[in-house]
Amino acid sequence: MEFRWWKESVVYQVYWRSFYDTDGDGYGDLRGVTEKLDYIMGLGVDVIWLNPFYASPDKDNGYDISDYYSIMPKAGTMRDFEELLDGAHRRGLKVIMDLVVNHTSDQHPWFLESRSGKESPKRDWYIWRDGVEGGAPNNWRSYFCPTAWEYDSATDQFYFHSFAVEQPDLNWQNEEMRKEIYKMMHYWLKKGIDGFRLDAIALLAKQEGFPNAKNPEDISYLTNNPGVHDYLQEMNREVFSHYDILTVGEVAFVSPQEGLLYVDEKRKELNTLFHFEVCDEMPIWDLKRFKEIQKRWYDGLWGRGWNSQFLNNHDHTRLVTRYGNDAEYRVESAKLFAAMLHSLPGIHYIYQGEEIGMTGVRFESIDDYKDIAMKNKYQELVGAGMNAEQALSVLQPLSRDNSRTPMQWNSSMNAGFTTGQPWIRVNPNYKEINVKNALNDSNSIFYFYRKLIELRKAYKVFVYGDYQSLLESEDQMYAFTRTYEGKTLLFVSNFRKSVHNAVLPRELNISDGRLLIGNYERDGDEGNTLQLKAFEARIYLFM
Ligand code: ISL
Repeated sequence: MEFRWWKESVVYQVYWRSFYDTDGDGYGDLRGVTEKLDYIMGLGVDVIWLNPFYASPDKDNGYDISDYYSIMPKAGTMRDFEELLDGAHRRGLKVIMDLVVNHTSDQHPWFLESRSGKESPKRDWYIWRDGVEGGAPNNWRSYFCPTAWEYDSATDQFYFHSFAVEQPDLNWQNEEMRKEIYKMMHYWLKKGIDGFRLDAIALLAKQEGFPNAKNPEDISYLTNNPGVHDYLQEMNREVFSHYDILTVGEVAFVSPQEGLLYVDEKRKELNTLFHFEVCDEMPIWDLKRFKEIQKRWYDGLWGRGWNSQFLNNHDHTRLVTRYGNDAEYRVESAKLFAAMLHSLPGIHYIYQGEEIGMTGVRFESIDDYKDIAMKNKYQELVGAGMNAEQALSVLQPLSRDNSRTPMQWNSSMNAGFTTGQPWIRVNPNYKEINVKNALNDSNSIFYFYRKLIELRKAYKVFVYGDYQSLLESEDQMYAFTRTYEGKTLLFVSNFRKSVHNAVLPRELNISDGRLLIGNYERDGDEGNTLQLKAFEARIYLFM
């Protein structure tokens, strides 16, 4: 495995529209990110991932791009972006951009031209099919709608969309279109950005012939189809291979063996991936299953491709609410998950607000929710006869808006996020949970994250260490070692609310090790039996 800067990096995801608003329009903006660069740098991270800020009608919060070469006015101007990029680089921070090339907005000029007529030169840049027996070309649903096809009366055909109606899929079989995408990628890379987070990148290839699905509700037919690797190897040859950058693909619903095909260094496709075996497929915490997933992905990738570790982002609810305990053990459990994620193999991604233990939210009206995916699903459920109250309560826990409420800077109005009317309501707990309080508390989650990041930089065993899981029979305790160049890191934790003893293998006598970090004051444990408190986590180093 060759050295690459991104293998040792910690990435901080900035959902800019909820980060910091400098012009009072109620949306965060790029200047807001620039103003907070010292805060981000103070955490010790290496890379900022910015969610899309290209021109967009904003139906899916920027994931419906209408011009790849300009900036959405609510985010700011190209000058604002250039100042942000320069400010980040001056602080030693790299910047990767979120790039959506599986689909565009239905307002993109390419699509407007494509839909203008069957003879349009850009007709084949998107996926158009005749209906079947007066209905859609097949029975597929999309991630955000009951059908993946939208009828266009002007040309009496349907167009394909993996997500919302407003997000028509590009036809990656069209070489001319692909070349236009590659040209655009070079434009941004020549500006000096440090890589891309590639949205829904496993969806680029579609099932040949669009056959009906046996079970349309199992939407695996949308992703990881034959041909996707040809496109990624071409993308790498045409673009990525010319730069020293980080490319991380959003690759949902793949096994480790399939995932390796995207990130195997020899295949020259992507550097690393986000798989969704946890966040999309584990609604509530299941430590036994998490351990199995970690082992399978370690065995599947280690030594050949690089993994990524995250437990929340802009699409998934906040980890301390979903997987931890955001009530009486919010601080302890947030720190436990942080210590675990920073100790596991792979690049670690911190989602804005995670470092201060921000929680999920419960708005009492569907009108307070803004996410198109949730609002579409709500209409689908109510349309299928579910009563409104029930539909809301079903969707609230996993709503993507749980993680999209404004960053909580302080206890002033709107948590110091905006002087205007916030585009989405602030989580009411901002008076207690906010950056100002965190920075004034030496025992805060923030300083725990900062210490973990410092440890990753001080000890390469966090990055390159071989992984060995321990306490396999314990369903509520997680321990593992990482070993590299004669050093051994030991992570040990208790996921219960009650005190429990962890009996480690005899050779791991903690008196021989050094406690690097823990989320409780240390008691004088000795030998290989540790008495762990509720949600206690510790990391030891053995030299
Ligand atoms: O939506 C899913 C099912 O929950 C995911 O598996 C899907 O692959 C993922 O949500 C894709 O997300 C990305 O593309 C979407 C956008 O809404 C998300 O915010 C983005 O992260 C469409 O561009």
